[in-house]
Amino acid sequence: MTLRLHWSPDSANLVVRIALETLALPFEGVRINRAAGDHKRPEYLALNPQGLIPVLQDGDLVLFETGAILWHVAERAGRLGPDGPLMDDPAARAAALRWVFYLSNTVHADLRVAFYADRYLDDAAAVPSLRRGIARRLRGHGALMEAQLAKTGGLIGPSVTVADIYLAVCLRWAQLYPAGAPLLAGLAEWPRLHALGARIEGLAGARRAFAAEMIPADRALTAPQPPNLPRDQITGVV
Ligand SMILES: N[C@@H](CCC(=O)N[C@@H](CS)C(=O)NCC(=O)O)C(=O)O
Repeated sequence: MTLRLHWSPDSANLVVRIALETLALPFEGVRINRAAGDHKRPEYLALNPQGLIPVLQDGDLVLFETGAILWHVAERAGRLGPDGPLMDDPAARAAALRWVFYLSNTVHADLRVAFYADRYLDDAAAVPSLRRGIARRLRGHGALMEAQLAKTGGLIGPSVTVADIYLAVCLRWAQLYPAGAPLLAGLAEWPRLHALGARIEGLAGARRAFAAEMIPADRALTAPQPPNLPRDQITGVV
């Protein structure tokens, strides 16, 4: 069955693309033109009624939500990361489930509130205050995950997993967006998160993913630059 990833540069699909590439699962890309609103058209809404990117099609199966797609990708590969652990390792599977849900429900969800703050507020003057609150929360999430890495190396164990990829891409976005006032100034206060990002950005599969999304590969997760594209073609985040 062909896997088809619906994507736009540096959107949440980047997490999935790095997972697919590093787990060596072949797939086709279907590029979404966000500026033209492709993701709000009926054909796309039939795949994801939220009108959000990404979607993964696996034959007749349709997946949306980055965390759910990551889980499906790991099941397809039979392992949680390029060097394992295997999906049928109960302890690793339970750890991966809790961290992928945490990243999806808490870290990624908070980022979305900051990036799309106008959708949550009537008063535009309150946007900077809301974003400062999210930045504060993010520092708490970072400290919590830094402490986990001190215990286990990556979020699950010593080898890189899909949960680590999700984490590292969230940190990329937080260092880049919102444009002009990113949520994080850098990763200096979290040496283990920095080292994990550096490991992932050095993987050949991750470098292929950055190239496909026009993202400068040099320190793409630890000192990121936006894709080489006009802003309205990147994330739509202002
Ligand atoms: N909870 C969703 C969030 C995905 C998401 O935020 N996608 C963004 C791109 S990074 C998007 O489609 N934004 C368009 C919009 O919000 O209208 C997931 O995990 O897949």
